[in-house]
Amino acid sequence: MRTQVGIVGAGPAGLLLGHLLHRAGIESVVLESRSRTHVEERIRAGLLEQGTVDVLTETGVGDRLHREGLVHEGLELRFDGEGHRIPLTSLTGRRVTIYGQQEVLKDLIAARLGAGAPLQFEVEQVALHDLESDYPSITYVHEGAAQTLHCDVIAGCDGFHGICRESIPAGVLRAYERVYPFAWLGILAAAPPASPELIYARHERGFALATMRSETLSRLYLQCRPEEDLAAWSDDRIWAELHARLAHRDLGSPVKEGKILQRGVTAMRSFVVEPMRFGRLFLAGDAAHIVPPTGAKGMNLAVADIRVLAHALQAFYRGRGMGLLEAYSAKALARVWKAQRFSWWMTSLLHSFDGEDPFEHKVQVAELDYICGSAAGAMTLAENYVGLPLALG
Ligand code: FAS
Ligand code: PHB
Repeated sequence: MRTQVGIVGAGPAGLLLGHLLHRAGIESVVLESRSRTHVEERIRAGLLEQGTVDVLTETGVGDRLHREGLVHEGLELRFDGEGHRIPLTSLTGRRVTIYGQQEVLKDLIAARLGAGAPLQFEVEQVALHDLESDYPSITYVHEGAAQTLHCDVIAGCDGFHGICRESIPAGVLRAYERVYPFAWLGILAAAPPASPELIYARHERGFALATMRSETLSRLYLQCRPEEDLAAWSDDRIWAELHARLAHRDLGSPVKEGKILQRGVTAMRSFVVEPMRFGRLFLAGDAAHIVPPTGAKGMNLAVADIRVLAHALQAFYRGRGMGLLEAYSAKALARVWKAQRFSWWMTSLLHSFDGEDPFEHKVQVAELDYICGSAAGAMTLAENYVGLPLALG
């Protein structure tokens, strides 16, 4: 088979790239190793930056997002038993929207299949070839048949555990990593949200986050040990810990209990590879970088990479040469590192570290106090949280 852009991975990065290229009249094939059901049911990110909402709206896949998404104009930081609202929209003029990542994927998959554009699930044995030539290819097995896809460009959108980054020869990439000494235990519960807006709580027992998926579905996270055994966490223990960490000194706990529908432990790491390109292979999203979810940047960073890559590919196919493709990695990484810094900062500010010395603890609380008591301090959190402006050109 032949196409212009071979896309490995049908997560937010791969599906959005296929969608943007299709709208620009550029052919692509999206190859996904898991089933459509698995991709559409995997619970992951939940918070969309304004830029993410805008690109989905402007490209015709935002209708359900606008019907079902929950628009937020602020968030609350809670520490020492008190709540402090950060007025995101009055500070920045931008909003954030709660709309599950799996819902975004359902909308993108429906659009792609509706357009009759190639999207193959359950592919196996994916391998990349001739990346340094002008004629790269992807071999794989689909429905038992061996296939070869010849393309001009390959987009590595196969996430942290994919094969694209690993297809780059040793010695080419430089990796930067920080593994945090804790993880998040996350639950999805059939219960109303604890609060109309998100609550990020710093507590001596550990971090907790109250977020949501709808008016009847709440999503809650609590800091736990990296190798936490889920079996050691009964429903009662989870709820008790969430009540303790999210409680307000006067109002008590806002957490509403309900049937726990999903639970899981997410590791926390910061990771970046440079460059995000090798020959005709371009890495995007989690294939190139991972952020701790504290700043709600993971999926939004993937979207930003794709907007830059799609713009560069459109220039290439309109005969304007490889210039923007050559510049892709540096431009994407400039934004990636700002999001890495913010995610590391939010994580360091809100989590308790074993063995943290009393001085560090006091400095952490003083920084939270400053953020909540200073317009400049609140602005530095707000403008990063809603998403920094993205320059495509
Ligand atoms: P993805 O990992 O989403 O997609 C990669 C796709 O490639 C997958 O569908 C995979 O099946 C496929 N693939 C892998 N290998 C392949 C191969 N060899 N061939 C073909 N296909 C292959 N971010 C937040 O902002 N907030 C959160 O709360 C949050 N929670 C998360 C919880 C978990 C458990 C995880 C793992 C991540 C979470 N993230 C969160 C981050 C997450 O949202 C990612 O940033 C986002 O999915 C990145 O999108 P992609 O780069 O498309 O990668
Ligand atoms: C979520 O709703 O899943 C979510 C929101 C904000 C975060 C992390 C996760 O920082």
